[in-house]
Amino acid sequence: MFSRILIANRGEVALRIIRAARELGVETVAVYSTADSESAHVRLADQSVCIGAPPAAESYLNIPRIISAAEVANVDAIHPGYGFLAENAHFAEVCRSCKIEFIGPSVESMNLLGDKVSCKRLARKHKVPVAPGSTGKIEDIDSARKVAQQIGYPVIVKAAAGGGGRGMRVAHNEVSLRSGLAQAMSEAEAAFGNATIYLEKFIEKARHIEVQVLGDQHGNLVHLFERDCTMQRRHQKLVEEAPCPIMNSDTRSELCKSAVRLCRAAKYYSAGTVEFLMNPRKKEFFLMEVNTRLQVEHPVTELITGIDIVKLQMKIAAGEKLGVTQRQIKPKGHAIELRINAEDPANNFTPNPGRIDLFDPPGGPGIRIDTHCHNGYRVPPNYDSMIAKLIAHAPTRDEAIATLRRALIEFRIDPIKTTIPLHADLMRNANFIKSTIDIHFIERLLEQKKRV
Ligand code: MV4
Repeated sequence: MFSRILIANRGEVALRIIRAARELGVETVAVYSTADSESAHVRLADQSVCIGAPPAAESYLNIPRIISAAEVANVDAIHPGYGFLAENAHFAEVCRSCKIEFIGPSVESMNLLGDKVSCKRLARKHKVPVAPGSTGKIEDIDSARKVAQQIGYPVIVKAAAGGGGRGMRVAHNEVSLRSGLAQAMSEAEAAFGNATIYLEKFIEKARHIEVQVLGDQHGNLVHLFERDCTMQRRHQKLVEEAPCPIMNSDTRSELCKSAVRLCRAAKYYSAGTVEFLMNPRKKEFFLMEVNTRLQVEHPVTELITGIDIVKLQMKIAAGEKLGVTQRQIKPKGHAIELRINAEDPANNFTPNPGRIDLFDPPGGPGIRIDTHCHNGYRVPPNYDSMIAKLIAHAPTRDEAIATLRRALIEFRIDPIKTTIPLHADLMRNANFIKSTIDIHFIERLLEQKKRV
């Protein structure tokens, strides 16, 4: 095992990684921007290094500064967390050239799966279902029109380098295809320096289902079942749960096996997530993308499987074997995570940073809270607005929802606005309770609210 690692991240995930490292007897080095000098991850780590100014480009995204801190502190490895540099293959390559272990997959896997066109090519080759569409990149409007005519409208135009909803456009006819293609191309070029575009049939009323995988460097690879992340707004997940409440066991088995086949084909190791869209009527599913990192919502999988994903990431990066076989992994109960963001849901989710005078989290049976917040903590305006994850685990979904309802009543955060009231509504929403929702549910719900 490593002697010392650097955590190239902030917030709750930095704490999550410090806790896992400490339980493995690994020393931790925190890095922080001047906006985070009072942050819990700085206090909780064994050492800390200030790496720059609040803007992420000058601190958490600044590769030379992070590598310098790693070299000065003489660490064996770097954990990137999620966001920032977690899916940056160039960063993983720099780590490798500096003989610092990157706690994540190989550079080759990141490149292969990070490009959506090469990822989907690999998927087709291994019989992983992909939505009908172009098999390679789209060069111009004429080839786009041909593909669209074959598969039928609506279609979705996506950036090969995109992800998380950036650089995509839905087109319902040839006119919107023409403009959508141009927009997606220029957006992709601006955002990723890569204008490569592909086209797919737009799956309507879909659910977002993803499979957690975990592989080691010896060729062992397992899945940890699925998560349902259908409840999202503008590609930001708000509620995540495991298992998916509406999936039958045959579909589940096919879905999880597909995820394992794809990752095996990519010689994947570390934690990864294979995202699918599912059509709830036909029980069909289609690959969307692979996230080559730890995800925000990993705790729901940890709770139903009893597996500590972050500790295993470290063991795997250090060359240890997985130590668990597929048939030993038995999901137990139901887990639901609610993202508490410093945003005002009554005001179009405007970010609401500032000082938290009172931070009074719930507790009791079945509750896990992952947060870096405390009384007097100042939420900086520079980073994403998630300030806590409230997670419940109970024998059944109904019981997990009941636990969350009472936990949300206990949870006091003053005076900043948060998504707590929205979650209190959602946990009593009939469609959420029946799970008759799709990825557009929140947008529709908010539209209705505006009208009354
Ligand atoms: C799709 C899709 C429907 N059909 N692909 C969004 C993020 C990225 N992971 C892929 N995404 C989608 N891909 C096909 N073929 C629907 C989404 C999607 C979405 C689209 C429009 C508006 C909101 C959405 C929310 C989640 C996913």
